[in-house]
Amino acid sequence: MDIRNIAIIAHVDHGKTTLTDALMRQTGMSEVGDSMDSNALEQERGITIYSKNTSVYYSDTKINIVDTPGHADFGSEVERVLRSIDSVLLVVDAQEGPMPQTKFVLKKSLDLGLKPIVVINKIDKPAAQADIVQEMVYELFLDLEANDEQLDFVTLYAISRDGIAKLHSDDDSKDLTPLLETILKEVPVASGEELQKKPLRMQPFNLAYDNFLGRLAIGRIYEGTIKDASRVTIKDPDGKIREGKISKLFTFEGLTRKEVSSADAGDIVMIAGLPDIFIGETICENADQEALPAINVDEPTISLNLFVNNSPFAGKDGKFVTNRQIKERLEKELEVNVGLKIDFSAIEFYKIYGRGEMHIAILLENMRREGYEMQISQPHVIIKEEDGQKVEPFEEVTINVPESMSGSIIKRLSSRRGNLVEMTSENGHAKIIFEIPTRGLLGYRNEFVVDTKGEGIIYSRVIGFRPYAGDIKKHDVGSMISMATGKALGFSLCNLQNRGTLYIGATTQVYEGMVIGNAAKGDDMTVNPIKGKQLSNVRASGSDDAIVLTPPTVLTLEKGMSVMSEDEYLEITPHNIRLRKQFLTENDRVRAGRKK
Ligand SMILES: Nc1nc2c(ncn2[C@@H]2O[C@H](COP(=O)(O)OP(=O)(O)OP(=O)(O)O)[C@@H](O)[C@H]2O)c(=O)[nH]1
Ligand SMILES: [Mg+2]
Repeated sequence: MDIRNIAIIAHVDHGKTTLTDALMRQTGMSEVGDSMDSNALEQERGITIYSKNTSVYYSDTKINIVDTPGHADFGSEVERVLRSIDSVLLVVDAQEGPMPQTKFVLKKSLDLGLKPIVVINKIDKPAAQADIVQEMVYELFLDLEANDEQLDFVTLYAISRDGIAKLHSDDDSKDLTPLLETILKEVPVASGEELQKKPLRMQPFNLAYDNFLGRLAIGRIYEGTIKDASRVTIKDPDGKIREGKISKLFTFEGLTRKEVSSADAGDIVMIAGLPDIFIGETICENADQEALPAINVDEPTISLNLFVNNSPFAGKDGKFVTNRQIKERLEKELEVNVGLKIDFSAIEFYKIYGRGEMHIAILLENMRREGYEMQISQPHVIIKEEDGQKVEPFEEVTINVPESMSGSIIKRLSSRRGNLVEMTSENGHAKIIFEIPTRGLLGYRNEFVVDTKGEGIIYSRVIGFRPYAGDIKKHDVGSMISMATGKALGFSLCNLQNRGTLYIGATTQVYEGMVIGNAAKGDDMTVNPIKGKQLSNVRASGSDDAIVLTPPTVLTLEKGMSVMSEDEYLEITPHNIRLRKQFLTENDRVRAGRKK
């Protein structure tokens, strides 16, 4: 059977997973309601976090499909996947048109010599402008210096949600047949007798983990045949050689994996039995075979310290709270989380390195759901030395706001060492592109939402390490710190809410040193949130009994990570996210301040 290998790529939310799901459903590989976004966090957030494989059968052909995440924090996953497939479906929202991540993934694809198939999706939207978007996509291909063959791309128009694709916007189509036919016509055949005759060469582009089988590698067989229970040689990109034995072999089918005894050149498979296998290594038959070109794994850009929860409320709702339990969980994470690095060498904490706030937040969120308690320090950008020069990660930020707001946004980003790269205006909306140190962007998203009253869109992605940009002054709010332990009362919160934004509501249990809100004035302030109303014998009037509290800004993990200061910890438990000072008593804080 012929094999074709494709990936589905796009900006976040443009409909990749919806399209993949529809392809599986229409080829009979899955049921109505099944989705590739199978992970609980993915379903809750409505985004894809992990790239995933499936395959479908159409017209005597097996089509391996990799659904990729569109969020920029997971962009490096996409890059790895692109190395191992032969064409991409570039999905573009018919209303929004090409967005920053569209450009990024298209550029990567074109650079690798792939010829994309363009799918203009969501043509059912009332504000869809399929033909204009098609033009914009063509312009983008030109801008990115696509070659003549790539420029000759096929465009389809789709309503992925209804499982419809067509070659012309006015065609009458009821399903995805036109897309499947295009895939067969356009995507090079990956399999072939010649390739199959050669000795085995396979390369993993993704990792997975199974409690019984251990580390799993997902990769493409470029040449030869891989057999269950066979001995293999593994070559790392430096040419070092080791031996291993395949203990199980799977192919993908719809949402499930199917155990097989062998698989041939062109296919994408998952293998077990190689506990130390890594992305980009070559699995081959003999030591004298040439290794395949390495696959690059992007460097982490931010780090934070993670350690046991030692707050006064520690152990109240977690199942796993000890250092050892946390360490074991982190070690397990390293089996699959390719962009993540962890330094276990310090005794008091583990240093976690990731590709962005969201990348680390997803790990922490998964852990707390599994029953872990922990604390983290403020996330920091990774600053390195390159050729004797201090360098730090930079991001390209694309912002879309009503024109009236553009002035204040530009001012804000400039004060955070951002450089304006481009600004265009259309229909009263400004599109602003900045290049800014990641450091300047940490914590900015929250401010942005407030500044633009929720009317703006902000999107950023790492563009690499550049010379250190100098000091950045941030944090024009202080923290409101509880001086007491007990239950917060509406009476005192009612007074405090005039002095900043509260993170807690009435009846929340607080402890001394816990941060219960921010202080608008700018400096930290110590307050007593548990103080009740003085009871007196004389009742003045009934009116002052009515307490009206503004709903608090409840801290989520990501919000906590972005508002926390240097001298604070974020306490993470299955049911609570609390912000606290490292030093809980005012005395200790003063003493620590003096020492500095
Ligand atoms: N109107 C309309 N909505 C669609 C269509 N296709 C997808 N959507 C909606 O768009 C949203 C995002 O779809 P997803 O398939 O999750 O997008 P994605 O590209 O996989 O997103 P990420 O993986 O997070 O990057 C969902 O709410 C879909 O229901 C379509 O053809 N028309
Ligand atoms: Mg998705």
